[in-house]
Amino acid sequence: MVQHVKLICMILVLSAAAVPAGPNEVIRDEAKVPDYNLPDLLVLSSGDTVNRPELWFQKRRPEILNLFKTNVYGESPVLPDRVEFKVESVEQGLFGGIASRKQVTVYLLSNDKKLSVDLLMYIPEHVKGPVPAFLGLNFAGNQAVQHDPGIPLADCWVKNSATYQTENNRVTEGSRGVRSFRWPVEMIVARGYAVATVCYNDIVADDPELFAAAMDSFFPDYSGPDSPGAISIWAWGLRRILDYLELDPQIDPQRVAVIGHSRLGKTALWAGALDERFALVYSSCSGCGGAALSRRQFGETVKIINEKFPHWFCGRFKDYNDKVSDLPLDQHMLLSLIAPRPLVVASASKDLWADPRGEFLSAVHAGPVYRLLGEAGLQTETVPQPHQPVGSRIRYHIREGGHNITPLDWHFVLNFADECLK
Ligand code: GTR
Repeated sequence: MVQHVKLICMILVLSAAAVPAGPNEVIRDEAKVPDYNLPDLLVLSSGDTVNRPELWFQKRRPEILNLFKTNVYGESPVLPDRVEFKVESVEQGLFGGIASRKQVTVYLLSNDKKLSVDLLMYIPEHVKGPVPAFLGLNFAGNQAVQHDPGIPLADCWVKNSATYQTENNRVTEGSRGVRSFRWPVEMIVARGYAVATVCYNDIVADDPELFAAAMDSFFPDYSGPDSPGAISIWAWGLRRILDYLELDPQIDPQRVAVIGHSRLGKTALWAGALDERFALVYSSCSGCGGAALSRRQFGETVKIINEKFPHWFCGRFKDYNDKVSDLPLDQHMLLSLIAPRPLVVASASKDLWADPRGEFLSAVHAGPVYRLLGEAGLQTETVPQPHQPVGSRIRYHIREGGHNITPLDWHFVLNFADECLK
């Protein structure tokens, strides 16, 4: 098996770097991908080989998790013991009577530090519960997820954008349902799954200055190069919401999938890596710092992302801007932390910025850990045709089109969830 992976690496190396890229050139041509070797998933820092599941769980998995905390995402705050929440409203009989809408305030931190988020849930009523659920963060406020006047306008900071219909970083009435194509709620509940979502800015604003201020007030104990970046805090928020879902009698806590698109796909992967309670992990177009291999430097690079979004990752990640091959990890190792649980890596054919091939290869190279733990890897080394999902436990699919998550992507993930969670 190890030899098999080495052979894949050799093929990669041999097929690469015919034409070196210029120093600041964004690589969009496979021929310009530099030579690279990936760190071995199954060799401990001591040099010993990991050849048994116990060694993976007791030694190598914690080592890899720690590498990501120290070098990429930063520390992850501990989960407080207490879960506090308040059910604000329940409305039944939606979508022709098959679902209810529940809105809950979940307190992520309490006592002297009031950090709370507004959770929006749609729960199928036509199937016997407790039901499996998809938990994911949204970009533009809960009111953007469905055109439904019963959802209060988000009261958190939201990036100014014509699409999001914001004014002075506040959402307006016009923002209702503007992201509903990303959340085909009726289709999801009709298939028997609940949807649970929170606006990511409600956990901490996606803005470097507001993020720094929030860290000072909510997490003053962190400082230094492995202080959590925003992705770590969003992932921590997802885990706290899961704490709430575990107490909700309508939800089956053994079958909660975490899902996210783009920066929130990176977040879903990190949350799924940190927290083995997530039964399934789905990343859509997560790209650099998500599923894509950093060493390929195809599309968005570590340097570009760190310069454009300085608050997303920990300080030490910036040390690798110009020497990505010195990273003691690559993103296939993030995927391996999800093993043996079901994982979907989803790409889009025109989303070269996120490096679809790099996302695919990352899933291929996570295979040894899935196999060690008794599950199949991706079972192919060729990027499949669009709309032809591959793999049973790790699934990869590529959709025709651009950077997005669409009802077609949901159709594929619902099929996968039916296979793995039902
Ligand atoms: C882009 C960023 C990507 C991705 C995306 C998004 O600007 O370069 O890594 O995260 O934003 O989240 O929409």
